[in-house]
Amino acid sequence: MAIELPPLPYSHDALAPHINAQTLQIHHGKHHQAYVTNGNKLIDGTEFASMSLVDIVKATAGKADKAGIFNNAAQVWNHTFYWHSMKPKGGGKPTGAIAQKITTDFGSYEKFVELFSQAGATQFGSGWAWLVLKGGKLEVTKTPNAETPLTQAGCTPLLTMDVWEHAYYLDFQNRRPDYIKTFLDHLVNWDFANQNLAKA
Ligand code: MN3
Repeated sequence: MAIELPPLPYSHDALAPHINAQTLQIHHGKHHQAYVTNGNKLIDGTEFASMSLVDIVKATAGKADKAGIFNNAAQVWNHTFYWHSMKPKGGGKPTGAIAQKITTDFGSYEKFVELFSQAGATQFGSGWAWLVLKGGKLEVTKTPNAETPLTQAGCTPLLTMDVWEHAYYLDFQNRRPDYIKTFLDHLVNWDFANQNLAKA
């Protein structure tokens, strides 16, 4: 099956004034689309052409000779996960099961904010910050480039934040810490994290 570009789960201007329409038009319409286009070119005529996106990512992870396919397929998956990790009027303290689990596993919401902000700020160059469930416990992690916890055994991604410069440069220029704070205060979609936790 061909790799497809899922539509954004909200309109291009829905996250304004925090992330503006131009950012989403370019990030989804150009960057995310390019990973889809390039991924399809690379899998055409190969064993991967008939696989689901998740299976392609898992089958190519860690294989140097499949790095091109992995990078594009993983970036397609990561970006779709990222769009759902935000919502209009999101952000702030979590509710539901994830709220209780954050208190249990990190000690407090404030401690989670500290760890997640640190992960995003200290990912050198391009990459992602994640909230994952690993061995039944919440963990904050970061990955470089296209790497994704989806490929780690026993690890379920719950939320992600894109810290590639293209995610925030038009709105925040070089101020990555301001983007991270805005993501946590105004955008993060705890409903999505709760859905992923419930399925884990
Ligand atoms: Mn991106």
